[in-house]
Parts: sequence; structure tokens; C-alpha cells
Amino acid sequence: MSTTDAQHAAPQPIYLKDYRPPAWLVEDVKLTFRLDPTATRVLSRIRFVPNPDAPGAFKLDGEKLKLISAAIDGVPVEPEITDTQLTCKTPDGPFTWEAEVEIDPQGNTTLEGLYMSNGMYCTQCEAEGFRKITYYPDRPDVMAPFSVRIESDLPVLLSNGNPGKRGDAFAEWIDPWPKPAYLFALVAGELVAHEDSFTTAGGKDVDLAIWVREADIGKCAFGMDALKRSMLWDEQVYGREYDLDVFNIVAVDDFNMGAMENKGLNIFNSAAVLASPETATDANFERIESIIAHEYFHNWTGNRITCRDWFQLCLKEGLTVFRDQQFSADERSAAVRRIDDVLALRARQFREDNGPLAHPVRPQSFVEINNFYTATVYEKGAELIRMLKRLVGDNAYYEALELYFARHDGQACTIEDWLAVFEDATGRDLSQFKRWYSQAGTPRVYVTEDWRDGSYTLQFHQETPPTPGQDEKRSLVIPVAVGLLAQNGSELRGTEVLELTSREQSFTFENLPERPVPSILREFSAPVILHRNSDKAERLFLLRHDTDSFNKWEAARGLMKDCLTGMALGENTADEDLLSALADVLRDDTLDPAFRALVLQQPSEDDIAQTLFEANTTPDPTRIHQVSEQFANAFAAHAEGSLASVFTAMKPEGVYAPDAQGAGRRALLNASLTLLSRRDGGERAAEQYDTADNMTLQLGSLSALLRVGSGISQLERFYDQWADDRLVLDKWFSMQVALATPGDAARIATDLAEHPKFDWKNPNRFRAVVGGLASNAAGFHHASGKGYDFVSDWLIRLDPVNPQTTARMSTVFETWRRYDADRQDLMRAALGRIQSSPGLSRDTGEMVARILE
Ligand code: 0A1
Ligand code: ZN
Repeated sequence: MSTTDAQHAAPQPIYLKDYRPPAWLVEDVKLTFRLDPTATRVLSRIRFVPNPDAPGAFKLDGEKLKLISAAIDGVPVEPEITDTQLTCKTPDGPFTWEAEVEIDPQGNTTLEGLYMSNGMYCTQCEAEGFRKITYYPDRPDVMAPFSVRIESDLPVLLSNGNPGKRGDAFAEWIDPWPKPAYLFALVAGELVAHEDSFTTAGGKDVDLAIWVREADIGKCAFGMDALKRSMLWDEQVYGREYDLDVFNIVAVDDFNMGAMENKGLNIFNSAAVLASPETATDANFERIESIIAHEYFHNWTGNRITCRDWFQLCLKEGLTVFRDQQFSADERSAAVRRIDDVLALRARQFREDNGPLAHPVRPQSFVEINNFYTATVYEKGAELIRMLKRLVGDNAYYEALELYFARHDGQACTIEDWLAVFEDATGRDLSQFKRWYSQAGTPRVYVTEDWRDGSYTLQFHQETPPTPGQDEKRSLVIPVAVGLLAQNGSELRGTEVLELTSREQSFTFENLPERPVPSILREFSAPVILHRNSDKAERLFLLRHDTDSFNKWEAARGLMKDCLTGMALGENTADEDLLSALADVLRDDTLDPAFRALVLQQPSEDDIAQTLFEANTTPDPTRIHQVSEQFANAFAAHAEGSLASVFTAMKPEGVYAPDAQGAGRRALLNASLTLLSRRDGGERAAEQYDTADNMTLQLGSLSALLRVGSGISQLERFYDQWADDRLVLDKWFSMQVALATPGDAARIATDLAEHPKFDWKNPNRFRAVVGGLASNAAGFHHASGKGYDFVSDWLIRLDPVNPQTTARMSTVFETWRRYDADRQDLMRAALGRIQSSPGLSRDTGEMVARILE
């Protein structure tokens, strides 16, 4: 390809500032599908009306479609067609468009549009997949009611909305609620249903079904229960009722993401819905519950009110993540859920925000929108809603939400609409708060203090480091929840929210009887990095006494991070006071076992690397791995007796149930077992493996064994037991790579990639092995470069088949700048090889270019 061709082919970014309303609106859509694996015919009949506010030419999106015929008001037309668009001369006023296209679901390996997964037809249209099904204005601000007819011999034929006529080899579906095309869905296959029903507060009976392959019918009960609890919760907390006669969920094996909120027909990655005690861990159950809730909650926050354009993605995603977090907090332990959410935020979003892929919660431009389904849009987006709620107060928050639903139902909205609702409902000026949506990067908040004559002053300084394309940062509104403790551990002042608005700001607490110990950023009230020179004694004090459970946990985390970074730099060894304090928490049975397990969990090696990098030192992944192991060994030795008693005390009682309480006990049981295995050579773990009657205990013991370099025979038995269960086998693949020693990881991954069951076109299996290696920090970053080679070779191979999953996984290289020159060279070379592979997708091309920038 010559330079000019290459320049010509370079995909152009799309900018938020260029948004224009659609020239043509859609009144009604009728689709007929004649299903065939390689030659499906899609007939569309669409009523178009000109948009009086934005006159313009008629253009439809369309990709990989074979146009068979087209007509306007019954008269055949010959449109102009490019790879991505169709244009045609039209009447000035309303008209009916009819087209027939042919598509090839079997040949569609991208898992976007209409594709096949294990003999079943299914669709994925968000963000821009509908254009691979038929010609259409594939943009979220074009909303219309759809009716669909599916013609096929397959027994189950599903689409959005309510069921219409059903006959021999056809089914019709009518969705009365106007929706954008990205919410369209169709499923056809040999499926069976786990059925139930729900009566809404308004008395409407809704038929519920989870559709699966016959072998999976025993894995639906939990998902169904989670769905019914979600429906009730949304009525009770947000006053939102369901609005169709049926709600269908389908489990699909080949899926790029977790799940999709298509109107009335949610499609799930089977890993995100199927669970039984024997095959799924507690963590799987919890994730399933929150994804079911998330997709269900989208019915109001996403479907009834959608996004005007894809730059507004956080409008539906940030809010819906926040709602699913609230749901899980209510259904389980709020304190534990908050810690889990912050762990995930720091591991994924802070990492993103502090590297080359940093972008605002509402990006200003993109090349490929699929690359912006990120932790920043989702998880930081949810943090913004959480801050807003804290700033306006709970009552005002729910009043504003009522207004949002009343004012914008049926519309495609923007962040401006969302904030205007809050301004109107509360009278508050949110112009400064709005900066959170446009400014990338994790703010740093520095705190110093002053104590004088009964007055205690906290001085804050806020600063956001530059991010790609954004050198100048402005001050943000940062709610900092603070409590003050007395030296005896009692509360001098309960939690108060201080609102930081300027670069430097002080707050004084008067009339205090003694110098307080501050507990700052309680509940992690803002997504910032807090810097405070706090000594070990103060942290140990907070770990013992803080009444805010997040900050109690945070105290332990801070101590462990300090200790581990010090060890990595050769400055200290595992600190005895810290080990004792951790052992106190371990033994403290007034504390929730789940919380105790979280306190004992060491910061990840990636977290230590990032912390060192921020302190201007070059992290050495091998050394970090060694000191993490040393710390765990030291704690195991220090607390062996207590670990043994807690391990015994946490032994399961009664039948397994995936509830928060039981899961908490098992988390502490497995945490103790993992540490004890460092002392007993895996004896207890082998015993637990033999008696385990649920996956949490089976996997807990197997991973404890693998961590101490044992478990060979159990791995073989595990394989024999689960060879026919795809989801369990994913665990078998991933754990071997993720828990391998640094020197073995790439070799084990390479061997597993030769395994006959390594079906690399299945995203879950690909993630298990390739993602499994990337999650093994010391193995991936091994000085030989073999980890980088393995991952990049596979990304190059996957890209032409599935660009979306390739592009997402390329983020494993986003931290390359942290490391030493040799590793940087190796990673840049790996990225360079990806970048120069012929025909690289727009998705991966954009990601690699941004990572290297
Ligand atoms: N809206 C879904 C996530 C999703 C996005 C894109 C997909 O395909 C490219 C699939 C799912 C959610 O938030 O759950
Ligand atoms: Zn979502």
C-alpha cells in the first residue's frame, strides 16, 4: 500500500462537537428474517419522516450487506452504496422504504450483528452492529417501534417486545416502545426455558424466562431469583416498573462482553448468567447477580431514556452501574461491596486514568466507539453519580431522578439534560461539577493538618496530573467525607462532608477537647488518590478503631502497601507490628468474615508496581513477586495458630447457599487455607479438595495447592471431572496460567494453547489463557519477553476474527512506560508487531496507536 493509500485508509476520528441531529426520523420499523446459516434474508419496511429541525440528505448505515432490492413507496430504486453507507434520492416528505438484504451469520466471527454460536442465531447490536443486519440510520437518537417476523424451523424464535402471532416455522414480535436500533435483538435455536413470573406493583403479570441449551437448564435458578429481586428493588427504590408482558434472557457461549440489555430480550454471556453450586464460585454468583440487575435496570436507564449519541455513553452506563452497586449493597453487605468496588476501580480505572489510554468519562472524540466501553465510562461514571448523590443528599437525589424519568421518558439525552434535571430539582449550580465529565485523570488530594487551642484544621490541595491531550487541569468539586476520632477510639465528630472546590482549601473544626485522629475520605467519597503523611501508629490506630469500615480496611491496605513497596526497594522486611495487627483482625470474630478476608488480601503486584512508578521508581516485577511471596510467608508463619483456628471455625455448616453470609465465611476459610498451605505443604488443601461439594471450596483448595507448587494430580482430576463443562473448563485453563511461577507462565500458556479444548475463537476461552497470562504480572513481564511474545502473537491471530476482543485485550500493554528500558523495548516491539500486521482492524489499530503515543 502506498503512503497516500495508507493515509486515505486511516480511519478518521469522530468528534462530539460535530454532532448534528438526524435529517430523517423513523416512525415505524417492520423486519422479516428468513433465517439461513450462510444466506439469511432480511426484509425491512421502514416509515421515514423528515426531521423539521434538521433538513438534510437521506443516508443509511450498512456494512457487509448484499443488497437484493430496494424500493421507495413501492417503486424500485437503485441506491448508491459504499462499504459503510447507502444514499438515495427520496421524496421531500414522508415515505416508506423497503429493502431486502442478504447476510451470512455463520461467516460472522466478529460476534457483532447477526451471528451463530453453537448452532444458535443471536445478535449483538450495541454500539453499531445493527448496520450489519440491514440498512438503517444506526444511531441512538433515532428511536422507533419495531415489529419483527422470524421465519425458521428452529423451535425457539425470539425478538424484542411482546409475542405476536406464532405459527408453523414463524414467530412475530411487537415492541411498542420506541427504541434505537442498538437495542434490537433476535435469537433462534434449540433452547429450553427456565420459567417464572413476576407481578408488578401496578398488577401487571410478566412472564419471565431464561433460555439455555438443554444441558444448562439446572444452572438458571439463581439468575431467575436475581432477576425477580432486581425487579422488586427497582420498584421499591426508584419507583420503576417493568413495561412489557414478557422478559426474556438468553445465555450465549460466544459473546464479547458480559451481557446486553436489548429491550425485553437480554442476551448474556453464559458465564454471566449460568450458575450452580457445583460449577460456580461465590464470586461468580455475586457477579451474576449484579449483571442481571445491571441489564434489568437498563430498561429505564438506557432503554426508556437512552443516549443522544455515543459520547453520552456514561449517561446510561455510569448511572446503571451505580444502580447495580446500590442493589448489591442492599442485598449483601454494603461495607464489603464498597471495598470490592473500590478495589476494582483502582485496579482498572486508576490504571487506565494514569496511562496512555486516559480519557474523560465523556470522551470528546473516538475512532471506534467499541473501544470506549471502559472502566472510566462505567466505573468512574458510577463514581460521579455517587458523588452527586452525596453532594445533593439522598432525598434530593431521588426527587431529581423522578424528574429525570418524567421529563425525558422516550428521549435520547445528554449529560447536559441529566445535570439540568439536578439543577432544576435542587437549585444547585453544577457547572463546576460538570468538569468531572470532561477532565481525564485521577485527581490527587494532599492533606496537611494543624492543631491549635482546641481548633483542628485540615488543609487540602488538589491537583490532577496531565493526561494525553489535556495538559491543563482545573479544580474539581470533591466531596471529602471526614470523621474525627478521639485517642481512646471514640468518635469526636461523626462523618461530615467537606466540599473541596478550589486548589487550596482549609476546614477548621472548633472546640475539640483533644487533638483528633482524622479519618479522611470515608466510604471512598471521591475517586481520588489521597496523599497524607500519616505514620504507622496512626494507621494501626485507624485499623483498630475507625468506625468507617472502608477506612478501617484502607488503613490495613495503606500499611501493607507501604511495607511491600519498602520491601521491593530493599528498605525493610515484613513488619512485625503490621503482621500482629493483621492477625488481630483475623481473630476478631466481632467482624464480618468477608471483611476480615478483604483485610488479609494483599495488594496486587500490579498495584505495587503502579505505586512504585508514581513514587518515581522503576518497578521490578520479579522483585515485587518475590516480596509479595515473602510477605505472605511471613504472615503465615506469624499467624499460623490463628489461621488454623479460623480455618476450623469457618468450616461450612449445612447446605451450600450463595448468600453473602455463607460466601463471607468461605472467603475467610479459603484465605486461611491459602496461607496455611505455605506451612503444611498443602495438606489441608488436598483434604478440602477431596471433600469439596461446591466450586468455591474446590477451586479455593486447588488454587491454594497451585500457589505452593503442588496440585498436579488434582488438576488432572479437575479436568476429568469437568471436561464437558465449558465454563468450569475456562477456570481450569486460566488458573494454571494465572498462578504459574514467573518463569513457567509463558511456557504453560503456550502448552495450553495447543490443547485440543483451546477453542481460541471463543472469547471466554481466549481470555482464560491469554488474559490469564497477562493477569500473572511477574509471568507476563518476565525479562525473557516470552510473556509479551505469547500475548502479541495471539492478538495478531485473533484480530481478523474478532477485532473487539483483540482491541480490549491489547490494554494489557497500557502500562509499558512504567518499566525499565529493556522491558519497554520488548513491549514496544510487541506492540509494533501488532501495529504492522496486515489488515489490522480499526479497533485494534486505534488502541495500539493510543498506547504507543
Ligand atoms: N451495554 C452493555 C455492554 C455491552 C456493550 C457492547 C457490547 O458489544 C459490543 C455488548 C455489551 C452493558 O452495559 O451491559
Ligand atoms: Zn450497561
